[in-house]
Amino acid sequence: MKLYGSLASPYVARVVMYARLKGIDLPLEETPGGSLKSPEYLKLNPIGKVPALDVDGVAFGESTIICDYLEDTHPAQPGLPADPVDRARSRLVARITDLYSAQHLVALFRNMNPASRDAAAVEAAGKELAKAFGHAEHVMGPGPFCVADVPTLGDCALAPTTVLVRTVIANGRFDIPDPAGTPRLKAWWQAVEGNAVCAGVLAEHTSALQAFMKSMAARR
Ligand SMILES: N[C@@H](CCC(=O)N[C@@H](CS)C(=O)NCC(=O)O)C(=O)O
Repeated sequence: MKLYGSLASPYVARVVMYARLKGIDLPLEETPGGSLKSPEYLKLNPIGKVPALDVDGVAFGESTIICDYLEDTHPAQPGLPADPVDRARSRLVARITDLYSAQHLVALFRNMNPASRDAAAVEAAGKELAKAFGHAEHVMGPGPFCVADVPTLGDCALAPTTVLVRTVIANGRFDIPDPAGTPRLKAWWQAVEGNAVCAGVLAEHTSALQAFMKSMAARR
């Protein structure tokens, strides 16, 4: 079993964090053919995005589906809470991250250059990101993690996206408040950073992301 992708991607970081929390050894490999759109990779994953999991030559994409697969095949160390309501909460934090954050980051990526920046689009994206993190916070339990006192799927989804949002805001010098700056989300972040596995993956994700942002800036 191997995972295709780079740790610069928050979706790849989600799966890597989930796997490591479950004690699964999941080697990370470059996409075959050297690009996301190479014929070799598209044959495995026609969606042309990372991550994709390769299980003995059968590959499938979508980070949360991959986490589901890891849960199904490695149930001994659960990656979801036991209580059904808490499971729903953890999954919903991941779903909110996917459906309501990512699209607004695209607007920021398009406006990294201050000289050609669309201020209204940036302001709107900042507001939507704050809303999305607010929705995630609303769903969370007492914590300190998304649901209880151990990291689960929701944490694996929201934490790398938090790194990405903060990195984009800082690198673009956007005048956008930290969407994870509320007391509950600050306490959540402290818990995530205090977990050795989560902190390790986030450190690798941050450094891969910084390198990616640098290469993007050099192309502008
Ligand atoms: N819904 C997908 C999103 C994956 C995704 O958007 N990956 C990005 C990297 S962060 C990608 O591969 N983008 C390449 C492209 O869209 O062409 C998941 O959860 O895995």
